[in-house]
Amino acid sequence: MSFPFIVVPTYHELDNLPTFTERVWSAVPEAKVLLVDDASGDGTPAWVKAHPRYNQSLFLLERAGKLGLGSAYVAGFTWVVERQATEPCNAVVQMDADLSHDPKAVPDLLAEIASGADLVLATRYRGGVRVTNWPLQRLLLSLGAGQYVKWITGMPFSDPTGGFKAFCPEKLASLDLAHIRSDGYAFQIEVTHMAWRQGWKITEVPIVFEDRQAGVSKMSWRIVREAVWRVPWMALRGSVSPRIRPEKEKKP
Ligand SMILES: Nc1nc2c(ncn2[C@@H]2O[C@H](COP(=O)(O)OP(=O)(O)OP(=O)(O)O)[C@@H](O)[C@H]2O)c(=O)[nH]1
Ligand SMILES: [Mg+2]
Repeated sequence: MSFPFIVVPTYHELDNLPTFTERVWSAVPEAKVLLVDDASGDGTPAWVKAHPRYNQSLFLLERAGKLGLGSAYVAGFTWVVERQATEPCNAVVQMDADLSHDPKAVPDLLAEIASGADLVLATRYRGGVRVTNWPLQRLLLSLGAGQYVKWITGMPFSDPTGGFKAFCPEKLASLDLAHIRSDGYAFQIEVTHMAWRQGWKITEVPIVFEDRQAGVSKMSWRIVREAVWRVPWMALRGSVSPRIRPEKEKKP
């Protein structure tokens, strides 16, 4: 049966994982979930290994320590891409474990991939602001970061820092993951920027984003600072070669 792979980086998310995984399977019963865990000291690895779905539809990639969100995604994507040869999936979805990304939205992202999108971005900001429970300064930081990215890179997306996305597996396999340098926010931007520069068909799906109710945010000023200098760095790196324009942008 055809199924999507959901890749989820985790660091100290055990308070959220039982609810998160149940909500994923309730929304998409055939989904397989890969947790990329950075040696969480809260019992996450033991919980996964004792789960009845362990190594059937729940998988664990264990890393030695907190090595960062970006490298966790690179490791998880590489793991899923390598499995394609024996067990191909129909989409690769990335999402946070803290329930900010509602699993009920996953079918909307999958529908876009099924209709031919190469990359689908879940957006909090197209047609209004749909973020609940964030303090005003956190919301302003996110909106400001999005504007900054659009201004520096020229990307037309309404929520370019978001971390809830779906990829066409063949396209993900073509991405030069070894070239990705950033973590945190910057990782989300860098992947979308690479895809956009390569002329991928990228679409957006509106979502409601809810602040985490349990566990602790790993967001830090270091992550914000990294994004501030990485964005012009990636724009400069990209400008070395011309951007490939997708068919619909080309003049007749
Ligand atoms: N494996 C791994 N996962 C991480 C790391 N840092 C964050 N995560 C996970 O990445 C996801 C997003 O992290 P959050 O702390 O929610 O960060 P955020 O969503 O950018 O920020 P908030 O809006 O404050 O929640 C969660 O599932 C985290 O557990 C890391 O260094 N390694
Ligand atoms: Mg979060």
